[in-house]
Amino acid sequence: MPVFELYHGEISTCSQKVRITLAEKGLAWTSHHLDLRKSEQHAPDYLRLNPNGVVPTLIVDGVPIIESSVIIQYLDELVPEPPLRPADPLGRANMRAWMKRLDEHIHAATGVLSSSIAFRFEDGHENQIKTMIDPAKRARKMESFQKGVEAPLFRTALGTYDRLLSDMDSAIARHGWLAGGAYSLADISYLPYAARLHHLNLSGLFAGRPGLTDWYDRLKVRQSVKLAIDEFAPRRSLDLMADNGADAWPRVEIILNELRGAADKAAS
Ligand SMILES: N[C@@H](CCC(=O)N[C@@H](CS)C(=O)NCC(=O)O)C(=O)O
Repeated sequence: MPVFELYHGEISTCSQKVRITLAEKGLAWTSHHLDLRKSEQHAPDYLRLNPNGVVPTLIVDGVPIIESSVIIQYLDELVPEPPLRPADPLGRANMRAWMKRLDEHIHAATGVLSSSIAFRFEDGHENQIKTMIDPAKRARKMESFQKGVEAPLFRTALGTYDRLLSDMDSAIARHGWLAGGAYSLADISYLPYAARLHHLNLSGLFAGRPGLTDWYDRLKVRQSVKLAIDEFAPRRSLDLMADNGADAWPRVEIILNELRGAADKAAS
């Protein structure tokens, strides 16, 4: 078996995906924890491993692999047991479509929700933007930090999430898991994002979505999830998200109802 080293962040959702997969496969790894609040992911030595200046990066026998979705698919191919992808090609296509949606839309929306509700209240948050590599991400952060839940981007991100959660609820009600009848990398990919909603006290988004709620309850008790999410999450980050999330929820609920009202009107 190769030697694995992981550069990761304690509450980074993409790092959580990789840590869950490593735990599901029973793989040992050496930890290089980067403090994202101190912009350690933008240091020149790290940029040589991951030119995007983000976590995670998995080092396999000295060779870096970047992009969390690529990393978890690599791990599943390298260590086939237990399988974390559907056996049939159609199921695998479905799994990859879920993962693509996460990479293209949901990950950015999560950043907007988290920064607008909680991270704008963290000490030194402005410093994190200065060295950020991706200009689009830098602009999103700036708007979230300045305007919080009143940012136009926040409204869009909340709508993106509301549609996602409806789709997840329907898919799970149909097959039990996101990509079909078995637990897969699609479930592993979305679990950290669902956990983030709970950490931000946005559990109200799960209301009236029994399939989604049941899926989350089944997943959060897995040993891999406890190891990968719960054991790495520092109290100060959990408190920052929970306290500011509780304060924000009444306003978030109003925006959500406005968005749902507008969607109903457009559909009628
Ligand atoms: N598409 C990348 C996204 C990585 C990413 O955005 N990582 C975040 C943490 S979840 C990060 O490092 N943010 C700090 C920064 O952008 O400076 C992946 O899936 O690996």
